[in-house]
Amino acid sequence: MRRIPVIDSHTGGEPTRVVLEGLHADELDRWHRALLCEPRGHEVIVGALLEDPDDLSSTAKVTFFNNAGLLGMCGHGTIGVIETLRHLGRIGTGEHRLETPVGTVTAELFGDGRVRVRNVPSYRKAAGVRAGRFTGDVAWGGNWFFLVGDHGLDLGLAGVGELTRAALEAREAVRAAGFPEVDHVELFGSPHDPSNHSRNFVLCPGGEYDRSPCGTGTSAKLACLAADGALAPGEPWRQESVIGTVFEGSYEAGEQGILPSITGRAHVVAETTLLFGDEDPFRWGIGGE
Ligand code: PYC
Repeated sequence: MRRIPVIDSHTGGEPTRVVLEGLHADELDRWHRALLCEPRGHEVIVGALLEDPDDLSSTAKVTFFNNAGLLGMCGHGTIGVIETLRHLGRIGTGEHRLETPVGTVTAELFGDGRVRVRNVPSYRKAAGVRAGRFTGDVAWGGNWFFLVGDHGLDLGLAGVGELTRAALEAREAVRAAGFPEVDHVELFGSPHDPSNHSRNFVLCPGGEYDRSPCGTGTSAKLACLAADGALAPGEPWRQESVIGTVFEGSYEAGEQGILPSITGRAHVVAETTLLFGDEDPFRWGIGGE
């Protein structure tokens, strides 16, 4: 029987499962579906494995993963990790460094529970890419995104089935157009709340959609806005998700693209120990191994 302690949280509605101990990052290929998917969870959860940092000035090394495999960075997940460490009494307010596979990020925990993530440098790789019936930008925000505004769909919760189908089509098309690295698609539109700047629907690599406005996706969006001269350094950008939750973003100019900051808040919802019995036919999750 393997026992793995986890803490679950959500950030703007998007779940994060922090794996506290009992596993190494090189085991995630085999374990990612067991830890996240049915019958111990569901396909939407993003995992965050904590390990000792390489640099002792960092708080932890974090490897993010989902139902499809490993992720580069994860904005909502970073906010979930910081809230989880605060919940455990391991950190207080102030700045904390987290080592991710794509670079070290800084997260500042405020007294009111909000967390500002200073993400990895982000940039637009290609503008106005024509991909099937879609035109959009390819950008890096810690993961690779295809950002599309001309989809003609309403970005409402009632339409997530159609939005998912359109985003999957856009992903196939942009890969075929010469960008095989793209694994996330962001469809943009007008916000439902006029105090925000934009609403998005974000398709994740495993075919699920992000309930939060997506921290890495918002970083990619900021990189495109900066490249178009549509948002100045320091200017606020309020990004609304398909369920109406909001991340506040802004950026500083960097040497390699922009340096984005994303602010949001997470809430811890469960503390538990997952059990993986040798005789359990779904030890590796449904559809795992
Ligand atoms: O917040 O960066 C993010 C994210 C990526 C995938 C799901 N959420």
